[in-house]
Amino acid sequence: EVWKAGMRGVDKDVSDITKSFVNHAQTSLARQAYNLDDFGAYEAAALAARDDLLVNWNETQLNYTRKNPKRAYYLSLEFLMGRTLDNALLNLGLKGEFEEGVKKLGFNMEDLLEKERDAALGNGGLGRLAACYLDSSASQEIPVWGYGLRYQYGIFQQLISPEGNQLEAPDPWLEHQNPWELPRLDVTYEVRFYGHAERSSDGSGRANWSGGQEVMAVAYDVMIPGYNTKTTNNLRLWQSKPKRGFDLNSFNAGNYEAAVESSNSAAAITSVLYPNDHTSTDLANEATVGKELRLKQQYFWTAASLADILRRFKNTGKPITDFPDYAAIQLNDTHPTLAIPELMRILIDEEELSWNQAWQIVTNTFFYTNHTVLPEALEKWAVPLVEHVLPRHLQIIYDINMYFLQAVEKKFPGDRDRLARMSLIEEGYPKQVRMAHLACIGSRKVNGVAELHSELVRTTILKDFVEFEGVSKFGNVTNGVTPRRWLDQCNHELSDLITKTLKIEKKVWLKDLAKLEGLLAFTEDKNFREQWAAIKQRNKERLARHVQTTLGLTVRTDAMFDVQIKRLHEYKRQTLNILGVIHRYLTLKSMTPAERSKCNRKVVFFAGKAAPAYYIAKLTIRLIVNVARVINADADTKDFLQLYFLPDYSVSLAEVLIPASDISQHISTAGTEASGTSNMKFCLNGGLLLGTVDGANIEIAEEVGENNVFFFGHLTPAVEDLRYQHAYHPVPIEQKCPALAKVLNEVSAGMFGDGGVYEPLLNTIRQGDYYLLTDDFDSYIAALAMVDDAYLDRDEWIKKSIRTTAKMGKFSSDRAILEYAESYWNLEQTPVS
Ligand code: 26Q
Repeated sequence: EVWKAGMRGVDKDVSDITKSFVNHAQTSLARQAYNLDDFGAYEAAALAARDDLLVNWNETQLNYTRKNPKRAYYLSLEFLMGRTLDNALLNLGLKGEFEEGVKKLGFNMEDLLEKERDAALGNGGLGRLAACYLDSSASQEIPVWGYGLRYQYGIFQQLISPEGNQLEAPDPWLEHQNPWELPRLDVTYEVRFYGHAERSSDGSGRANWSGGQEVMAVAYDVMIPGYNTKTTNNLRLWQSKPKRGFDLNSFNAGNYEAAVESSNSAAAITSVLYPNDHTSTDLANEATVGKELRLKQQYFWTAASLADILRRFKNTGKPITDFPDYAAIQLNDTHPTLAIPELMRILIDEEELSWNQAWQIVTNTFFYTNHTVLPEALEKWAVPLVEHVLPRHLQIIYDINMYFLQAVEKKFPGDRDRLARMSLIEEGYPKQVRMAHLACIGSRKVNGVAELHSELVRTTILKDFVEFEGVSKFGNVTNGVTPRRWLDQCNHELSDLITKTLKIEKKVWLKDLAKLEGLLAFTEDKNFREQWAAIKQRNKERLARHVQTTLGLTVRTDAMFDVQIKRLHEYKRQTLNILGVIHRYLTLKSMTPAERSKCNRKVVFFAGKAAPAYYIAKLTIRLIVNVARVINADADTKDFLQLYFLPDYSVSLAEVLIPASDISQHISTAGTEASGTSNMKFCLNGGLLLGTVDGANIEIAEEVGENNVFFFGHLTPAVEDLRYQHAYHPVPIEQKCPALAKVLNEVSAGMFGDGGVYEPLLNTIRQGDYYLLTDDFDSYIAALAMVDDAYLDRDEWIKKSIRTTAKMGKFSSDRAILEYAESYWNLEQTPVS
């Protein structure tokens, strides 16, 4: 009880909570506590929890202001937070008290939690990683602030049409009041777009940027509580608003539409999250306005964030040259790269530093995390667009490039190809700014997100930069996930069993996840194994109930649950999975009932969204949905194989799916998935992994042991050769992979409805096969067979499951964030004193 009193401003018992709940119902919500529905009760509970967060948040910020430690700023266009109430209560140590309190008032906590909408301000892995890192920063008492955008609409809601097509609907998540944020209507900055940049003639290198559009950025602060600590960090999200309400001249002339036009264009900047991941090729095809708005989002957010960071620094009274000693800025992918020329602009044009002084500060402040090596996904911006929207920044980018290329020329005289490869500007019509090059040369350190990926960064996309700057600038920080949300919250029973078994307090091992290794001693304990298996079974039943209530479908729970949940993308190869399912179906169909009865029963789950303009990804969804329709209705096979596409994948849905999985699939073409993070979540929850030798799968296998994972497929070094063979020595698919050819032919022939519909998808495999399905299909089917065999020995399977969880300590985001803090940012833990 002492630690609880210590971590909250005020200690609370159940009666304090019910009082606060009733009080909020009456005064904040203007409703009667006895007359609340579940949603109202959720709101009242959230407001009660918020009061405690606020006390801690204030103390934390005051403590930082007093001690003035170096801080890190995590700039991310995406924070995929999911729900907050359960996490806030867990971290505050008030879960039990709240459960009891709402029960006394006639409510069920689980039902209330379900009423909260996800904050879905992200696409997938990159956005969820940012959310895990905030949780770990606060939990480890590291002074980190997040900076992002307060989108009015998060990632679109996914609907599935009767034909099986993905439809997109808006996600107006702010429809109801959001108890987790504090509007800071007094914290505002002006951000300029367009206008003219006039270089001064005094030789100082300075310029005057004026005119154009000015937009206001308004701060909204989201409280980020740490687990079992008072530390409550901040996530600052910017919302755009017009500088002036509307244009009075037009208004007075009676032209009301023109009067509000510019204010509408200001509000548009933070209206919607871009739903594309890994698809800048899609962006290149987008209408110019679409691209321009994304560029404006990026600049709006980086300019407001930098102004805020600089203002905080200046309040300390330190000289500007000390800035890198007090601020480290982590760039989450290239999306915030404009912060580099923006800081140069401020230091040169406003602080009147020399170019060299400014560049010194910049290159000691920024750190860049790369999340992809797919060439088509590297961010580039058309020079004419940048010139139009940000004329001064284009000048600065050209100046950076000039000094940079001079230095390269000096080190590698006469190597013109190298200069062209390394230039910040890619030649072409139009010319384009290569954001990864700019992020790299403007940063102190560059890192990838898993060992293999970081090595690929060093040897492929940034090879020239390693040769120029030296390898020590290019590191690795393997991703991690927060065990609070991804074990304790989503799988409470397993967490309790672990606590009971290890005889270590939960508040200790949840922050020191290597302690899980103690579970190894219990793999031979039959009673423990039975409890472990029983929890997995109840998690499957929970998922089945969820599917029953949300979709009205009956899932059998006496089967292996096989799950692939992630954004739809050709490189992630959901297509390989669904073709494998069809292969299994054809095999089952060809069997006698007696043969079939010996087979492993299996339920296959898919979930994931496709970028709205990604035609092939959408066609893959359509195929999955229609295969499911046929398979689930087939009386011969339906006891042995069921298939579900669960619509509208989200953080909350993941929290139900992951604990229920026996096996999950992470089957990207080798060398394409930078890390993956759901692989870590599944394994942490005792699900086994079926995957390729890619991303963090490799490090998971290193930890849990190769005999506890199922690997298949070609390795990264083979990929280039195989693609070359596809291009220059193609072998007909019937010859190369007859099993796959048969599956494709059945689809074409209409086994799952109009076969013609799927031809564009099937042709990506028949011709070119860039992601190597024809090369990996046979070994994939063999790996699936090994999974079936292993599952038939249930006792051995459970042992594998326990060993897997036991060895997942490395993949806590606490470990990852401490690596950033120690090796990159040079930050110290700063507990609230
Ligand atoms: C870029 C330009 C314009 C519009 C959108 C974008 C954009 C948005 C989101 C590009 C990429 C993303 C998201 C990328 C992402 O989620 N990458 C994943 O990051 C994870 C965390 O490091 C890794 O585990 C995954 O392997 C990686 O795919």
